[in-house]
Amino acid sequence: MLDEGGVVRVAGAHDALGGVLAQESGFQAVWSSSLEVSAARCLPDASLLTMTEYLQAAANMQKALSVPVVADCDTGYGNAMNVAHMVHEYQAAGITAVSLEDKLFPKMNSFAAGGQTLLPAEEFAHKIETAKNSQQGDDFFVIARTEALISGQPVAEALDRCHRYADAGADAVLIHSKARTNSQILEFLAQWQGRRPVVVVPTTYPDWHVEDAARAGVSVVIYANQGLRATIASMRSAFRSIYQHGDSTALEDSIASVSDIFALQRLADWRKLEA
Ligand code: SPV
Ligand code: MG
Repeated sequence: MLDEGGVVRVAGAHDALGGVLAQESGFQAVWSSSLEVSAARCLPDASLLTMTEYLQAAANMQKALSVPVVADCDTGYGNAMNVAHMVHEYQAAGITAVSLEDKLFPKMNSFAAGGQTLLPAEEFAHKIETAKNSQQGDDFFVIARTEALISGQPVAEALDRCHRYADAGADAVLIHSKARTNSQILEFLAQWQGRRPVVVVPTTYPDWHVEDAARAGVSVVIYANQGLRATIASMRSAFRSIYQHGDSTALEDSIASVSDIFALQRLADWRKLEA
């Protein structure tokens, strides 16, 4: 997809249903978000779930999709040996793209206060090298994500880290920021010189139009959690409405129909198989 040129748009999800809705809207890939997968269990995004649980979520999405899942694998669930095991397990489950981030295990979500300590760059570069050495065949994509800006380091540190990760074999770099504008990211892009495709996650600077990001040198944009946030707002208002009104009439025109659910379940296809 990256070779075809143009920007690749990715939407976050935590289950197959969210993934299918993203694909249906045109997204070229689905981000199996650690924030979403843990939030779906009402647990913090703090390395509480195990690799197996995150893999199951990603694999359930991939089974329902024709576009690739990009699995958010946090820190790789431990040291470099854990990363090797992770790559074997994810590939065996049909996942073709993973993202690893350069924080200490256990990690804390990037937007939470504290817990944003970085792993030394050479140790993370070793994890990336291990991931690439552990893959079977060519069809596997490793994104190296730096949390340098998240942890309060300057753009120069993010650049230095991403160069090391590219040297270690990363297929792309992800530069994450929790700033309210894209200025740090623009500064990064101006100096990166296209060594590897750049992935961004514009959660806190939502006004960055995809075409402007592409013009600035971004190859992949991940809308990591908007689906989950929409779900929370919409479900909360639906439940409140039903409870307050005592019936669900007021909602009927705005919620999906049961036949819509059947279509998403591909019930007709399953009926054909049975016949
Ligand atoms: C996720 O969606 O889990 C991410 C992006 O990794 S963030 O929540 O910003 O860390
Ligand atoms: Mg995450």
